[in-house]
Amino acid sequence: MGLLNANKPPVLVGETFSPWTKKARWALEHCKVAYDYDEYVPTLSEPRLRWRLRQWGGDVSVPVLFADDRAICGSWEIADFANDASDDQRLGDFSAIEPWNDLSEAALAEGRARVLMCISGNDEALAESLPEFIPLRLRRPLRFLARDGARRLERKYRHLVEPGALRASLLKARQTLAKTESGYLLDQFSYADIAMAVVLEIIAPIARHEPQLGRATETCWNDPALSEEFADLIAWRDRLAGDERISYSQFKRK
Ligand SMILES: N[C@@H](CCC(=O)N[C@@H](CS)C(=O)NCC(=O)O)C(=O)O
Repeated sequence: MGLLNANKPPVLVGETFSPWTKKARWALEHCKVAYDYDEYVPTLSEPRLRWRLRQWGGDVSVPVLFADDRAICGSWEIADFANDASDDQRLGDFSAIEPWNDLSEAALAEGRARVLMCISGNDEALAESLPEFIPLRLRRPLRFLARDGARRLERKYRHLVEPGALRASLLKARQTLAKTESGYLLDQFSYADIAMAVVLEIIAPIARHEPQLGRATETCWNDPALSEEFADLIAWRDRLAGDERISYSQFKRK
């Protein structure tokens, strides 16, 4: 251990619905790293994040873990930090896991583009994506702000989209799971399983979100065709989520 100051838990800044934040939270919790959590609201929380990072130019994204006066940016880096903080590298060998994380990243980039396109074209979802403090009666006229925000995010992450990556990554996971006896992508539960199970959050999410997503926004996070095609993988993810030894807080009902 020795990586953490026991008096001051690290603070994770993330978005409750974001698969990248889910990867980071699951990794930290599996490694028993206690953390405080700060919800990030796109655009509104950005100045504070930039201030905390002392980063005035370039793109910023979450999750970010602030631990012992340093900032660890990105789910992969946070998971690696958590793994080192555990006694036994319990998230596995990161060099063997990296190809799975690359598949997960490509899949999530394509999934995000689909979600953003769906939200941009859905008036109810746009109204729901405005921050909570905006009164309901102002949401319809202010929908254009949400549409601009969704477009900005789409442009920011467009370069990462490889069409077909989402389905290809799921096929690869299915093929691998069919060959392993462990029920995990590698011989035991590892961050590879976390990275790929979280991909299913972009077609059939089960994690608890606080604040909750609105009804129309939730629809955008679901992909009925892929959910049907990959029902076996959803059942696999549900098994992981239901297994107390490896599951994490957003999968547990309160
Ligand atoms: N490679 C990064 C990707 C993180 C990422 O894409 N974050 C998005 C989540 S939707 C984000 O910060 N969106 C809000 C914004 O860009 O303002 C990771 O693994 O953490």
